[in-house]
Amino acid sequence: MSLKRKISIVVLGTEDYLKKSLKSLILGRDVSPERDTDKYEVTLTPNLYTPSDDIKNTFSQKNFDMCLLVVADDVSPKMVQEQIEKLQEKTGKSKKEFTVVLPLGCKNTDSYLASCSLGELFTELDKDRPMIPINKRDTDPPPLQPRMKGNQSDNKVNLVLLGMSRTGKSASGNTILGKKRFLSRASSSPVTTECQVEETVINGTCVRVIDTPDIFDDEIESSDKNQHVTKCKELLQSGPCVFLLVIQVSRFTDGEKNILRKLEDAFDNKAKEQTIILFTCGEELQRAKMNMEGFLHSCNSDLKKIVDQCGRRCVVFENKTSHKRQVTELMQKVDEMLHKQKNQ
Ligand SMILES: Nc1nc2c(ncn2[C@@H]2O[C@H](COP(=O)(O)OP(=O)(O)OP(=O)(O)O)[C@@H](O)[C@H]2O)c(=O)[nH]1
Ligand SMILES: [Mg+2]
Repeated sequence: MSLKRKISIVVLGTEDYLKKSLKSLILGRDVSPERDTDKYEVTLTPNLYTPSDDIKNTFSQKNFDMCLLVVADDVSPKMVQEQIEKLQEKTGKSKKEFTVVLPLGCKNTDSYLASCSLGELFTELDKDRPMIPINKRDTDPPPLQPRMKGNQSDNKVNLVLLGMSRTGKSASGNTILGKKRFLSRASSSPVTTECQVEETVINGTCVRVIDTPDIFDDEIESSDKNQHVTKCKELLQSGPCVFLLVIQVSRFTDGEKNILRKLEDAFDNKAKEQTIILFTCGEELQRAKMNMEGFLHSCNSDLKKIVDQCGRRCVVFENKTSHKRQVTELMQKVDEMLHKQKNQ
């Protein structure tokens, strides 16, 4: 009889929201619950700089299979090293035992730093290896030690912003880029009239953001629409393509009911499998004291259908504040979606 136990993972770092979001990604308690939750046990820890002995006690009680350090994307390599040194001091473990889960705001890490992207982490977690037998607990090598690839700029992803006029496509593009590159303003007529591409690097991945005019409005000449779609396709470069379907939280219109069919007619009949819904004006949810789950539960049935057809992959943006956190969450969704597709 083989005794099996869960793979134990401890998540460390200074940012609670990053630790919590990694935990929900590992356990699959995100919008789409698909991960095998019987396989993992995830322990969250307090901020590693708090003077308490909590982290020390956690490590003295348990021998973890994976020690993951999550860092925000604006943290410098020096700060990451300091965090690892702090962990070494608190836990008595060697630096090599901590794997930094990117986002990591540096292009080169020192060789002793083991690091991995979310995609690499999930590849490792999803390997169909047997669970570790209890009696081999201390002799097994640590299951995860992938290193950051030499040149992360080889990684490329195309994010195509699509949606009706005034939903906030250009504003969301600017939030992703972290700078104002697309024209975005209040207007009663369409603001973006041509497709435009801008690039940035997020955690070592080259992110190409393509802003588009509204191609879904039935009033627009089909020759104009075709021209925009052709241009958009020309702007797509090597690397995967992810459609970000932009919808304003409190303004779902009749014109948007058939938006997925229109999207698939324009691009590909499987486009919805590559689509993430990006809700804008997220501050309105906050004002209504509602989270995304609550919103999706109570929203219009046509919108619910769209969300379901897109595998319930959604993010909420507040473009007025442009917090980096929302971009981190979006990139996690992108990473997870592409990773799942690769393994299908
Ligand atoms: N309060 C708030 N306003 C937003 C948000 N996102 C966009 N807006 C505003 O909505 C208006 C339209 O935004 P755009 O980014 O120009 O919308 P668009 O979809 O690119 O519009 P077109 O280019 O005409 O297709 C602007 O006034 C933005 O400032 C948001 O999250 N919160
Ligand atoms: Mg625009």
